[in-house]
Amino acid sequence: MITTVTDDATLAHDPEGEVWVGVPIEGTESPGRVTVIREALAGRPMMNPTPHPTSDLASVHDPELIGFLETAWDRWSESGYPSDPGQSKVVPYVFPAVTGVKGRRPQSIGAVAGLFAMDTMTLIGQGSWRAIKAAADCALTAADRVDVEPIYALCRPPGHHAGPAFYGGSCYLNNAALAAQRLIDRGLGPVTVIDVDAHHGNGTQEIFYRRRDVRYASAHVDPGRGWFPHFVGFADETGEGEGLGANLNEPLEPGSGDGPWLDAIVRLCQFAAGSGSLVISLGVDAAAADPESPLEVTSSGYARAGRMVGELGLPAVIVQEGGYHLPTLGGLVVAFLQGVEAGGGW
Ligand code: SP5
Ligand code: ZN
Repeated sequence: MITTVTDDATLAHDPEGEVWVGVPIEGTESPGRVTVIREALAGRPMMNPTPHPTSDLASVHDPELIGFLETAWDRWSESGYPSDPGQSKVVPYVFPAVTGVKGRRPQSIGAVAGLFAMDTMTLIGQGSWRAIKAAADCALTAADRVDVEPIYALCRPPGHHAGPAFYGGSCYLNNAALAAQRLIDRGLGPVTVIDVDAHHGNGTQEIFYRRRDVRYASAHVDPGRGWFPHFVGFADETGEGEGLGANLNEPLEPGSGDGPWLDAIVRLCQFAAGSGSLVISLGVDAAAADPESPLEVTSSGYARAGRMVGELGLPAVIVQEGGYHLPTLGGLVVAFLQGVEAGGGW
């Protein structure tokens, strides 16, 4: 049976909403996600992560991003913004759209945030860093330990939109990329990251785009049809330089349902042939009831996708990404994990 790596500290991040098109809205990436997933996993083996040195995070991230995330809320708080103008979360208000300004360090934390943030939806509060670090520890611990049988890292906040030096899409550090790099360091390469989250993992793609030891393969709602992350995730993005041919995007039409989604998952699994190990970015927000995507995948679709992954028979670190419909979230995760177990005979 697949073991879960989980930590209470992942509940400490509470964005209490997001700023979307300038408007504070409720938001869907809440601590309750961890609670309902754990409830659904009851009776299964669970363990806490081992704390890793912060320097381990620099295996895939710019130390400037790590330092920013670690200190941003304290700086925000010291700047007085929680009382004037009354914003308790770190939210950028300017975004340097021109490359080459990275060397400049603005005074105001609201401007510094714009150096690293790709959107206004990804808020940083008092407990955020503790959860961000704990999520990374879950992914690293899972990658340290994985052997023949797959292992599941219940990461929160999610990670696949976070790049080498940027955060966004409710993601801060790229848990899946940290796991993939750790598998490479353990000699378990080449690694294929199979991303089944409803959204394209632009951060993971960016981190490995010029490498061939870590392949990236994703099925997601077509960003060209108006869906996040909008600017990345198209089929003609196939990698660069050494990484040419090591990136596969399978954009799907809104409303496509199980058939086309599972056909795409078959191609992602074929793309993983010859790998030494896998990282699965397990977003379950492609499901029909999910508020953040229109893909209309069923729970049995997730079970069948899991089975295909299990049939690959490779060491696999399964990393939690999105999935926002609390009443069905836990069942979807378990459906996928049971599928993996059935496919691999674990
Ligand atoms: C990890 C992950 O799944 N991130 C997804 C981020 C996508 N967020 C896009 C949010 C767009 C605004 N949603 C507002 C919904 C209002 N009904
Ligand atoms: Zn998603």
